[in-house]
Amino acid sequence: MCPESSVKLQFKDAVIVITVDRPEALNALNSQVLAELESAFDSIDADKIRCVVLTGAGGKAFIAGADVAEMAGMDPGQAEIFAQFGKAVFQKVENFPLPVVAAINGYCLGGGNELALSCDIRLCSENAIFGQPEVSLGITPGFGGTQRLGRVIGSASKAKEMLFTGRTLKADEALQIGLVSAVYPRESLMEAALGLAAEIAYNAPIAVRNTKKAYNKGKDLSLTAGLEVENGCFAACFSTEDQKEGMRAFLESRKDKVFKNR
Ligand code: CO8
Repeated sequence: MCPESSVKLQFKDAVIVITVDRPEALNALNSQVLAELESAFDSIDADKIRCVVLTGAGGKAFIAGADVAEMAGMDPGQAEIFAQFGKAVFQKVENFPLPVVAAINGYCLGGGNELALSCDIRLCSENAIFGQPEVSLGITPGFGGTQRLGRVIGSASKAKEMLFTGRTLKADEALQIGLVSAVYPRESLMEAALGLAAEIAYNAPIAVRNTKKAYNKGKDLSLTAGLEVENGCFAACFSTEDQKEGMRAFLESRKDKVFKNR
């Protein structure tokens, strides 16, 4: 990435950390940031990297939403194009072959919360604040919030309460409604996210990728059709060296198993 890029990449063994780095605007998502985020995901070699951690720079915000200054003067056509682009980038994140962990370190509002909802797992710091304040700006959520929030937290009532009031939630409330998996002190969030990513990265990569594929494909299908998808993903693992190694290591009570992504 070039030095003035607002999206930074950092490699930590088999984990890549993607940081939205525009702290002067609390990491708000403008067209440039969205494009850079898309390029960042496109640049990842899913055969070498095993997990992605997504976070925001500056310690105050994960992402404080789509860029209000950029949206303010849009006409309906421009708004539709902007929303479609954001949605496409977020779908790329959601369907990325590797697990994506959001490390939410502060404000997580509007488009920021919608991006977090597109990640597989959300961890946050004690100072995180969540919300979909779009209705207070005279708009609806446009990057998937009306669709993903209720599906992720499993409560239409709570989702609609957040969406219709624009009210914000603190970290403990986000934990209570299942919006995040865990809350950490600010200074330990990244260590916790990297620890979780390393735990995922230790497992057989094809099995992890197939598990994400089965989960994501199945969630829009009937249970019967989803179980069929799982069957295909399960059976495919039996053509891998890693399945042989994983099961052999278990049967030999061996702790030194090495998965080769084959
Ligand atoms: N967009 C643009 N700039 C922002 C944003 C944003 N979303 N959030 C913060 N900033 C900027 C501020 O303007 C300010 O800039 P400057 O220093 O130049 O004045 C700087 O970041 C720091 O912000 P504050 O001074 O406001 O910091 P505070 O600590 O006082 O307040 C808040 C922090 C509460 C987070 C406050 O900044 C805020 O309310 N931000 C806006 C939050 C918001 O409404 N987000 C939702 C935006 S709408 C959205 O995401 C819709 C997504 C779908 C789009 C579909 C498109 C068609």
